[in-house]
Amino acid sequence: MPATAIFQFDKPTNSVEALRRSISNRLVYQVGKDLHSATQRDWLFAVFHAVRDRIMDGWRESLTQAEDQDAKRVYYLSLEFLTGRALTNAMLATDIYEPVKQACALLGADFDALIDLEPDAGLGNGGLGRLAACFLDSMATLGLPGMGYGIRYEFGMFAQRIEHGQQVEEPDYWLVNGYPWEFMRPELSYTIRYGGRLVPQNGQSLWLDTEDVIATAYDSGVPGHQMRSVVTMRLWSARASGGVNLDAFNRGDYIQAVEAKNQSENVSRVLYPDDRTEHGHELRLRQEYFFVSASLQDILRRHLKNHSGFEQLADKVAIHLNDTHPALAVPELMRLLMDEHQLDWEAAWGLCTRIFSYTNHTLMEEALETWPVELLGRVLPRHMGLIFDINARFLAEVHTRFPDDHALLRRISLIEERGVRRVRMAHLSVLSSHKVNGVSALHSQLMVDTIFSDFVRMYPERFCNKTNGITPRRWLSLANPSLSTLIDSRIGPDWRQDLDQLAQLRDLADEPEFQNAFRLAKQQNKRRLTDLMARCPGVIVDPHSLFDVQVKRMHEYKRQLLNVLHVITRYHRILAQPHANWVPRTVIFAGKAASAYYMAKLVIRLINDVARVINNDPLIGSLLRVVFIPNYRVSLAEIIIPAANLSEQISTAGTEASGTGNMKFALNGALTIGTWDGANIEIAEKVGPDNIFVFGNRAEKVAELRGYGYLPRSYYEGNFDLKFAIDRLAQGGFSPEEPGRYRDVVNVLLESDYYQLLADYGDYCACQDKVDDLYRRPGAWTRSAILNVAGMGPFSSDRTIREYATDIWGVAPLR
Ligand code: 4GP
Repeated sequence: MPATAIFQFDKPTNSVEALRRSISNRLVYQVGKDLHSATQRDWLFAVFHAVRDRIMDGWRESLTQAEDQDAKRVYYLSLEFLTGRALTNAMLATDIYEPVKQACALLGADFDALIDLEPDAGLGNGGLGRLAACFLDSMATLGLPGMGYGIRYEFGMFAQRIEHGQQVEEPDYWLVNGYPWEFMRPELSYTIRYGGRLVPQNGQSLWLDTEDVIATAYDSGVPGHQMRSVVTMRLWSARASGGVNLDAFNRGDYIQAVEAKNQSENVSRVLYPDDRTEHGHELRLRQEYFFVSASLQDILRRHLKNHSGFEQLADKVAIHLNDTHPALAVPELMRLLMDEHQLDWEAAWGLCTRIFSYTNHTLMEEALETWPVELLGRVLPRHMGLIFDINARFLAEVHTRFPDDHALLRRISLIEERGVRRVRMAHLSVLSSHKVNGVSALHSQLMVDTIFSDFVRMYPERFCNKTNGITPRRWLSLANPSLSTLIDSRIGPDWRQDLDQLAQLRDLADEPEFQNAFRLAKQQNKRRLTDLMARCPGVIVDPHSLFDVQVKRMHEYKRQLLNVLHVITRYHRILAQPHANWVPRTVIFAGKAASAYYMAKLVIRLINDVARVINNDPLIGSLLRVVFIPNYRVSLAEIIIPAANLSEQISTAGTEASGTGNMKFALNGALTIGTWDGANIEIAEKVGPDNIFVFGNRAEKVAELRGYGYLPRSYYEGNFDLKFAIDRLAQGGFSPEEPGRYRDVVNVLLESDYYQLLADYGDYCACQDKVDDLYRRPGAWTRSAILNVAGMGPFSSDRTIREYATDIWGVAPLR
């Protein structure tokens, strides 16, 4: 009998009974426990395995179909995937949430508690990493043949604790108990080389005497909605190539014997909490190369399995660079094609420029990645040589087209020659990509007007916009069951894969019954968050107060400090007129600051100091509460965002490339108070100008003020409330035990105020008054909130990914 006939397995089914049996089996045979000995974690693992079983058939099918159809695939290279938890999302995608819950109940397992035990996969810092996670979800939902490639960091984003008001970072050893969602694929291991020397031979470069590290694949499945398909997220883990030092081992020096091994395995140890102010160092460079080299070797291996050469490579493969972090993929692909597969320069370069595309996520000068030529040359000598070659040919082309413009050559070169010579990774990415996109209309426009204007002269057709999006599965269906159920009851469940259907809610915006139900759903979410805040950080708030929320990474450009200034002003106004008609507010913050970012950390401390003073002031009562919720992460966002009434998106215009938190809040029925920045602008267009609170200077005005000399003191002198708030800070009003604690904050505001908080303060406070006015009218507020939800169709990451697939990657859904 042929093996195919003998090899049989039982496809799992999804009834409560079947799930009960699966979970029991998994508990006994995989976890090695039984009903009497199982801990909560054991139950979690048993459920995990039972659920994972149920995506396997779909996963295998997706892979087989892509192969059978010889489909063009997209490979999304990203140093960050901020996926959060996998289990609930998978249960919803496979439609087994309720059956699993019932099966757990039958078994006496505490479903809610075990769900809550799952660690977040925090393999990213913020927006960029979360976007990558939403994109995989959308690729799977659309049935696109694609894959995500990244690093399996042992330590993800640090965990944040607040001690005496200050941030303390703790390692996030998320894998400590094992991670039952992933599969190790030891057969998919590649050698990654560093250092060594180059030896010219027959017109070629031999790269010899390298230090090698092995990259091994770990695969997780990302199931699309209703299992349309399952996308693979392949993360690389480092293993020493040489094992232990046997000499040292035989001498009995065990520590030294494993030292080199530990060193090389460091490359996948820890995610850099890099927030644009800190530059990574050599290890970060090694990480970037580690994952692009492994991914490219894997991509070429897959291609060669079904093709005899590389003629069709660009018709079968699209590689997307999520920011410049994977830009070393360009010289690496050149190296692999030329040195290992003997293609000539023109053929190899021709393929590169058809295969790569690149997304820019920031315009900030200090965030544009560059690497010292010396460092790159030492760690990756062959690649440095290739970059010089690419640059020489490029500059020759520039010179031919613009022979008299010498300044242009200097500006556009891949190498920054001023000071320490550095490689400009953004230039390398633009030059090698056939498409370059920004992430919102405004950002894409500013991108071509500023940082890439020289490249636009050379290659105008390359630049485009792809406004970000978010997955409605996680950010509404999973995070907000109350609202989801209500929406289902009125327009059916299909909005999950066709978010434009939410537009039907417009007709319900004035219907009192729907308004009531909508408010009730919000109220349930607010109670959920109220309970959470009572547990940690231990602040009791009024769930009927207006929940005013700013959650995101702590950064000066995001201007959490502007929010604090408003809080201080509000506090003083309430003290001055305690019996006025105040709308009770709870102002909620959460977010992490990069560990070396002094100002961002000081703002966290300030928020906690302000919270302590206000929350303990008996004259304030429940009219104002301030809460900093520690350890912001995906699973916490899933609880905070659905509970918000007001979403703070108050970056200096022109600085927030897009924002995606803004979309999550609006989708959950919060109204935005925001600047004319990033995707706020497009949100305003879709929800209607009457349903969003916009304030502050526009990007042109910000640039103009910067241009002719911005004077923060003039605003300080000219606004009584502002002066009062800043003076209180300066006098130690919120830190009586150490009056000078916020001297640096005050100095920054009064002496430079690069992000122009003071210029926008007056308008911001006035806008906050309008927020109160509307909130006093529950019918009008709720109507606006409903219209926000109704307008969010275009912000589904399904729309974004569809645009990438057609306009950039040229990939089509699997049949
Ligand atoms: C972020 C941008 O700051 C944010 O505006 C955008 O929405 C997000 O990327 C996704 O495009 N950038 C980062 C980063 O997270 O690390 O540069």
